[in-house]
Amino acid sequence: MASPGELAAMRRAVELSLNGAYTTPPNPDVGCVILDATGATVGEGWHEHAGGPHAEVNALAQAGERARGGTAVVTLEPCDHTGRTGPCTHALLEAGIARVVVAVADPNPVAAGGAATLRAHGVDVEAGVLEDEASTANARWLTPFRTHRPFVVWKFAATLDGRSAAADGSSRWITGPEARADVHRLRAAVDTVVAGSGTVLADDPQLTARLDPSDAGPADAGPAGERPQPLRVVVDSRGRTPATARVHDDQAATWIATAAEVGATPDGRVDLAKLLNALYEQGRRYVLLEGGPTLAGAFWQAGLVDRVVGYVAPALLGAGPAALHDAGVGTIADTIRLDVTDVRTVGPDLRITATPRER
Ligand code: AOF
Ligand code: ZN
Repeated sequence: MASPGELAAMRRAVELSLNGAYTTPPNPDVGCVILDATGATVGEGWHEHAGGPHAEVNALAQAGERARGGTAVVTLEPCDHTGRTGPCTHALLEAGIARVVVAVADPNPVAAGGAATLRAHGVDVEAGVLEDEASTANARWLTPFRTHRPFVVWKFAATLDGRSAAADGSSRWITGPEARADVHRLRAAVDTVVAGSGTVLADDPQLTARLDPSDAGPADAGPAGERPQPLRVVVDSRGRTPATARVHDDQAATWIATAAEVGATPDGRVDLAKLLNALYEQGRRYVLLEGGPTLAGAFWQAGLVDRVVGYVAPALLGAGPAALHDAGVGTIADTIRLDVTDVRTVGPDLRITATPRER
């Protein structure tokens, strides 16, 4: 049984894990707290960026000798492999850790097995502690193992009265520069950006991550601006995207996904489940769905959205289109209910992160 102190440490580890959210992909978000033999916190760490030291190693570095005989509380089962860094099982054993409290088992066959290795070396391992909380925090990485498709985040911007454009169709800019910079960080974190051909025809977006140079990225990956650009996917049933569209510039790769190539729904649209499966087969794990409202509605109808990030501007339009059209909800009983996981202000705007409830 995890002690109250260990449960509190796991809550803290989950919180720490989220610090890496924009820089850990394609690796997991992991947090770790080291307690000494008396139960006092002597080290905290999280996985800061893909390819860098794992959460356990960062927390052990802070704890130093005080880790000996202590407990490591970690949101993901410690890895047992030599990848870009050495196995965390070895680091924990070398530090003299006596007990390891784990939230979620590692589904990655390459790295899994850490709990068994630690037990074989006499470490007391308890798994499954606050598993739900830790799974939600790391859903972006865990979901593709289970679903064999990328994790899908739908992002939108709207006024407080829920409008994403004015009555005349103009939509720049609803949110402020801080929210737009935040979107660029999100684009830099994902490996794929998806938009509909309607949006490409209407707004001619570039769909690349353009970061402020002051947004320093992971040290060994160069500035964040040098992270690979996400693949741009235009969902375009009938191939309407013009050759002159900005998504065809040389800044990033682009796939115009047509119904003929991907597979069609009975009404001739691109089959989105097949699209996501194809992206998964291409190694894609993290999709940012950027709209427009019709494509977003189709994703919701197909039950293919895992997370919502809504930027809400303290502004009113009173008329104009919403961010979401025809999500398959005809009556109030069918409302898509979400659980809010985070709310914060970004400049003058609100950013609400939420996940759909199981239906
Ligand atoms: C992380 N950070 O804190 C933990 C991970 O890319 P590599 O070689 O560093 O290895 C990544 C794998 O290690 C990852 O897929 C997961 O299974 C395991 N644990 N990874 O990036 C961490 N604890
Ligand atoms: Zn590790």
